[in-house]
Amino acid sequence: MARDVNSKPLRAVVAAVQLPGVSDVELDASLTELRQLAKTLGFEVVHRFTQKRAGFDSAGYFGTGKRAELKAIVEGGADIVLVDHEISPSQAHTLEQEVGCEVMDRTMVILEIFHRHARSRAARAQVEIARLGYMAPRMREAAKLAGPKDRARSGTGGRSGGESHGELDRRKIRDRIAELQKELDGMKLERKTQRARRQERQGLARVVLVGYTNAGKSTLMRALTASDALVADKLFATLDTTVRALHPESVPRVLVSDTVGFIKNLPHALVASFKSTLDEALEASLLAHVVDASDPGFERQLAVTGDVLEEIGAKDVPRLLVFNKIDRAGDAAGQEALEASLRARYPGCIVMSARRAADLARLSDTIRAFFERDLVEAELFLPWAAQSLRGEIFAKCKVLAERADAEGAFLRVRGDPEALKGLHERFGLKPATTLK
Ligand SMILES: Nc1nc2c(ncn2[C@@H]2O[C@H](COP(=O)(O)OP(=O)(O)O)[C@@H](O)[C@H]2O)c(=O)[nH]1
Ligand SMILES: [Mg+2]
Repeated sequence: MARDVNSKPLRAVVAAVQLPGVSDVELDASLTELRQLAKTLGFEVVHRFTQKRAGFDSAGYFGTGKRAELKAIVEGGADIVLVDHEISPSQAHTLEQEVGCEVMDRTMVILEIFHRHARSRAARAQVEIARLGYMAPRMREAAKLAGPKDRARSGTGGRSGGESHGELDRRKIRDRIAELQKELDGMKLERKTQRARRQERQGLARVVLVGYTNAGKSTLMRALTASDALVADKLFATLDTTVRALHPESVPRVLVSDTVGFIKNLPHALVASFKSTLDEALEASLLAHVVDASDPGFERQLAVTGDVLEEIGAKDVPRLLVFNKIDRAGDAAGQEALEASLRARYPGCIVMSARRAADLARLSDTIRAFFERDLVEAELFLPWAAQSLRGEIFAKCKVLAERADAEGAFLRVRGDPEALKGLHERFGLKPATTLK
């Protein structure tokens, strides 16, 4: 799936069997989510394909006639089929053969997204464990498909006890999972170091967007930062590629980052790795929790997000609740009523639409105000010998006034108390005065 960013996006078909107990609304919600996940991977979704069936076809997921229909669609212009269920390797194999292009199931799509978003060592290990767990039974089946040929080959090889390729690979997978698990257990001890690192980053203004897939996180991220340029800051080079500065730039600079969205239909085996990809939420100074207000199930999603954030230890990170997509919540009167009720129930929340410029400006102002709320003024003395520190001071504080004498410069600044304290401590810059 590694692709040149400059190449044309792969054209994808999202496809599902609609089982008897599944309503049209449920099917629609799940396929909308799959479509969104596909976009996250950079696919262009060109077609939606469904079949009502009493069960999955054991040979090829869709029935024979439907597979032929899908083949015609693929020939008409698609590169990959995304199936909205977890299917077996033999089903995937049959589909690929008959339809004539690559097939990915829902679990694999999600694993690929997590893989791309896992940045911390713990998150990478956790995602790798899930990926191997997904592969292990598939290798067993692949070995079965390969059958006697595989066994015959292994008989002449140097392997002990006539192990087949499949068995050997499975053992390797088990060993690797055990190794990763041990690594993970070891990392629990590093929590303290993480906490220290978090403290070091305090004073750096970071907004992290969290919430369900399709709530509008990436849209808001783009609107708030109004730029495709990544923040090329050394401090953040090790973090993700989706960190950008709030635009127009503020002082102190506010950085905005996006996270993997919560997924409604998340296979149970992937829960732990999903949580691990969220660990950057712990480094946020402010969590912007984005909710799709037009989704009838938003209250449940709100509760689930809250629980998970608490579980990963982000309970105490200040939170801004953003109800987005209000423009989709019925007619004008309906929208007004919903907005009023949300404001009453969730004090301090923002109700908005990413489609309205005025709403976007209000969100941006609210974020800026959050970071300015606790700023204090101070005067820093910068000796002439230490002028190389000017850049850092200007990056972290707003310089209100400057005067100089024979020894150096006095800078009257406004900034985050933690950042100012850090400047004092690290460079021995004495605050001449700390004003309120
Ligand atoms: N009508 C409407 N659509 C929106 C709004 N915000 C985002 N969208 C659309 O919702 C879809 C999902 O948005 P996206 O930002 O990718 O969601 P994410 O999964 O949370 O990152 C996209 O098609 C957006 O254009 C909004 O306020 N109103
Ligand atoms: Mg997104």
